[in-house]
Amino acid sequence: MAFSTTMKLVLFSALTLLSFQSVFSVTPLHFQHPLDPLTKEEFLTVQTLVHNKYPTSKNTVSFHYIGLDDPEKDAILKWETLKPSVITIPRKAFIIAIINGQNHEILIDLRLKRIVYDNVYKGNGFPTLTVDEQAIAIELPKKYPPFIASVQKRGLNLSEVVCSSFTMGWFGEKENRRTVRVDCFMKESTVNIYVRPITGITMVADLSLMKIVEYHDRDVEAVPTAENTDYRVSKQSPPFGPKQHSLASYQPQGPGFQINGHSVSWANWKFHIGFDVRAGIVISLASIYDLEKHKSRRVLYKGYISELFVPYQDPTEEFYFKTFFDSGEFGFGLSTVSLIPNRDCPPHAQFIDTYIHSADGTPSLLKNAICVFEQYGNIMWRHTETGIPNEFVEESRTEVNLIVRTVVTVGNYDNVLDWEFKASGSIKPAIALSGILEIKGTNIKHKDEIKEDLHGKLVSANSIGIYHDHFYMYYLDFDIDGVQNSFEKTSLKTVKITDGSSKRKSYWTTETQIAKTESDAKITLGLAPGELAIVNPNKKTIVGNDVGYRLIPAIPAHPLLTEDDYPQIRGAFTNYNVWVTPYNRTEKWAGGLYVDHSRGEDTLAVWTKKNRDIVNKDIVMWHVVGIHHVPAQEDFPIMPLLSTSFELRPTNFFERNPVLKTLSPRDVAWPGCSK
Ligand SMILES: *[C@@H]1O[C@H](CO)[C@@H](O)[C@H](O)[C@H]1NC(C)=O
Ligand SMILES: *[C@@H]1O[C@H](CO)[C@@H](O)[C@H](O)[C@H]1NC(C)=O
Ligand SMILES: [Cu+2]
Repeated sequence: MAFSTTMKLVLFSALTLLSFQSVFSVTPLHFQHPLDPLTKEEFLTVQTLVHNKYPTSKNTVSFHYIGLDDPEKDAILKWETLKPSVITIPRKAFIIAIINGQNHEILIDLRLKRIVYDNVYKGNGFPTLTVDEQAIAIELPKKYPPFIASVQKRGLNLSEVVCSSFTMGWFGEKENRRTVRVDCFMKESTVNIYVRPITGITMVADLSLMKIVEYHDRDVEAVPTAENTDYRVSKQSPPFGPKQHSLASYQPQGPGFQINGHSVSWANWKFHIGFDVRAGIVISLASIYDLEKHKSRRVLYKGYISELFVPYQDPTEEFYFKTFFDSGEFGFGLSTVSLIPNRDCPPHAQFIDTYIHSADGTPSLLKNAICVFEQYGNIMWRHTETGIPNEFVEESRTEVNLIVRTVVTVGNYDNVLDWEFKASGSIKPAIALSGILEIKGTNIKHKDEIKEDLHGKLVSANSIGIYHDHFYMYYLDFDIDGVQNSFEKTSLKTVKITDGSSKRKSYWTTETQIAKTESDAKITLGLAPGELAIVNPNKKTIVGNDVGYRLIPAIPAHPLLTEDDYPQIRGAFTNYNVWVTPYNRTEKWAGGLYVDHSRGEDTLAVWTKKNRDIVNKDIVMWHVVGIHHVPAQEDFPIMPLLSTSFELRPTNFFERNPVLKTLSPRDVAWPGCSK
């Protein structure tokens, strides 16, 4: 939710070095898949074409988004069946660049190497911030005399101050200016800067003018102590613990998956892993092989996190604006960090590198952006039969899952984002949070001194962990056995028996409804039991059920802000836990294309006002995974993983248990072991 020098500048210089090394590394040859992320050469083509049109000697040009322009879905589906010999898919890049102060939307044909269109967007809101402009903005305070005076007044050492930039949202202002708030922290004696804020200062930087345009210094509150805040192993002292014992993983037959370019095949699954500077990881064309039908069947055309809304709950001058849209404002792809082998992913994982771009359009290699590995240790299915006299039956199958992982670190928070695939047909997207709380400094050292609402919890002396939410919006374009799908809501209902026909007085049964329009598909999950499924009404099982997949949702979290509150207008896509819309190539970003300073004019909540028909159509499900975060002392100084997940599970998709005939892996004889 914030941008800081200590993290990002180090990262960026490391990336620049890595891109030199890549010249010497060998990448296996593969055909380009039409959904592959842009290559280094393609980023350079974009940079060259835009710079040729707008020479930087006469223009200011900054690239805020460069990504693959989604190919037409029809074309991709034809390509999948006929393959490249018959069909070539146009390869285009979509660009948002600020050129001489105007937002340009540019489409480039990468094969013909020409600009297809170049339009100026004049509406509200701004594109994703660049890493480079934030790096400059956060250095402004140290040369700004009023800030220097404030630091001196507090008796702090200016050389030990680091600053971070925070998007400002929109609170009904009429003017449209690209501004960020800049908050500063002390790095003295700890790298845990977020827990040592310099409180009481309001600083606004205008990114176009690149100068501080607003400054107030109100009251002086203590900067929390650095003691016990450092999380580096080198700064810890004994006793250490709890102890971890070594565990080696060994796959004598090699991994059970294959990665060819960005296409993965594993067990009965095939899918493609894309990457985008805004969305981060994108899973496409996921299909599962049906052993009985002898064919691969499509499940998910595309899935990714469309937005992450993080509203803080402190309405004071210091914090009220902290209502972040981490994907649209900071870029999930831009904020993806290199995974640490053997720590972030197990020893048997394989890694995929990717490219991101800087503000001047230069690509840089992001090493180990994604890891893929198999996970063992659970049960797939089992039974011990004790009911047959003189016969003992026990059968158990090992579950082996495939995990695709990235870590997105937006300032203080680390989001561990997994896509888990199961041979039984389930896909389980999982989120785990770690990193550091956003802390507000206070003079209070003990709970007994609290006189008014702190808008958070005292997590350490002088440190308030402010209440906030994390709302992840998943885009899930299901194509269950084809594109024509419907959305089914099943409720479980109590039936009372009043005619004495049974000794029972009640039972429950199911009642299923097909959602006809987008309004029918706005779901607020609660305690009422029910099931939600995407089905293909044109494909039935032998016994006549519609083939489908159901959503086993994450624990539902509802927004607690009022609907007329500015952040909630911008984040209105969290008003329901589940939404279903007809597929539309341009409806990708639930909070809108231009999210920074947006006014909520281009959100999922606005699109669905058309109340379009969704029966037997190509439809998209949107699922909000929310976490209300009431900070606790264990979250300090760094937070152990807090996780949640949901499951997309076949429901009458297969004729029977699809893993009935799966054989458990053979037991392994360890090398060098005598027995
Ligand atoms: C301020 O910090 C710098 C850099 O860490 C250090 O060299 C200097 O001695 C500090 N000054 C004071 C007065 O503590
Ligand atoms: C697709 O979505 C955009 C944005 O909501 C809208 O302007 C356009 O009319 C939609 N196209 C179709 C075919 O519905
Ligand atoms: Cu949190």
